[in-house]
Amino acid sequence: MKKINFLNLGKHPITNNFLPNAKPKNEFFYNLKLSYHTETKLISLNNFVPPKKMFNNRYAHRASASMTMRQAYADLAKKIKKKFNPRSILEIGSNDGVFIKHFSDVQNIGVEPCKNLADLTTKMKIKTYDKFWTFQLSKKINKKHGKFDVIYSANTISHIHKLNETFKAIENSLNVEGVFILEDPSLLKSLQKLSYDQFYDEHAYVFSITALKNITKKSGLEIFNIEALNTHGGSNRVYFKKIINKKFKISNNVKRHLLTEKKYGIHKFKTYQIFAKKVNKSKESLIKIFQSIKKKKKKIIGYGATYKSSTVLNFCKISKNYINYFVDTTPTKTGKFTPGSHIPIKEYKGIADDVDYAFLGAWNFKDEIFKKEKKFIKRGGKFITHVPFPKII
Ligand code: JHZ
Repeated sequence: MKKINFLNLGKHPITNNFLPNAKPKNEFFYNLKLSYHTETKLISLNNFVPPKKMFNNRYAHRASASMTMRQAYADLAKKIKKKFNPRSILEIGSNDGVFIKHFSDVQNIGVEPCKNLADLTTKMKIKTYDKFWTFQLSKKINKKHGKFDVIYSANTISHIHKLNETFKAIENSLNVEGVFILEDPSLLKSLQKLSYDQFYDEHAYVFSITALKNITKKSGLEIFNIEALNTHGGSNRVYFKKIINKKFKISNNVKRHLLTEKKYGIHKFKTYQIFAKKVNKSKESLIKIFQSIKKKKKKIIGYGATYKSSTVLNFCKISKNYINYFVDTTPTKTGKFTPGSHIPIKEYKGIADDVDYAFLGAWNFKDEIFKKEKKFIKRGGKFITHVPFPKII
């Protein structure tokens, strides 16, 4: 299989490496390049960062940090119970338990390689394996707990490098009539929204349905339903069943999604060459916006020190030259500095009165943030966003 590089986003740090000071020694950088796989049409990073550098005992992201996601996971838990009535559920990448905690009435198991997070869910009395998801682990879990009616994984499968093994292990841990539900950012939406910030060290892949179908061909699993979601800037919730299970019919929307992607040209290399050109233009115009605001001597902060924003800041070389500080609600990020760009992150206590502009690092939560920041907007405060194109709103 051939891999062709189509976009070079330059040198990038580990997005989870929130720094204790602004002048770190030996900060790790790698080259962030994107590739197109000629056979499977999979879009991936060109070089992967070693997993232990990213997923460790200092993992900062908390899935429950936004009201939008807390609600989304509670709603999904209800829906899964109604639709599949599982007696057992396994979550790959259980983070702080925001989803799996809703299944305390059945056998609920978490897999979470970041020990600080696994400790959190263990304290919540959820059996959690602080390990990477592998075939070996699936065998171990099967032996101890049996196979599962539902396996769920949000924003995690795209982080695991060995996809063949990942799906083989899922197939191995699923009951014959079981369902595997995967949720990850949609490649189509990322291309349409020009959200190149979906690419960073952890996101080894951004999946299209086309590629998912191709890479799971030999896994014994097949897609039988898809839901398009607004979460994380546009995601797909993809339902898999075992090929041998004829209980679930394959929904027409699977074909529809594949057709929509084909019409967009998701399978064509040319599509990514065009994307790359647009990304470089987006960079230029975002820098112009920052420059023109700074010329007027206005104060800019960042809102939401997301992992995504690390790609924007480091690609566009935006640092303290433009952004005084970030505000964020996550205690594990505040008091630290953004990786690579070294901007201080302050605890969120509302937007200070002297702030004129806020760069939306968490653009995917724009609605939630705009509702919260009515006072800032009312007094003339503006947001800067780069999605779907750089602008002031
Ligand atoms: P959010 C992380 O990426 C990493 P990030 C990971 N790789 C992934 O795939 C996604 O999550 C799912 C803050 N915030 O969710 C909280 C406010 O301060 O977009 C968070 O730090 N105020 C696993 O980091 C950040 O923004 C607010 O009102 O790109 C949001 O991070 C809101 C709504 C959020 O994921």
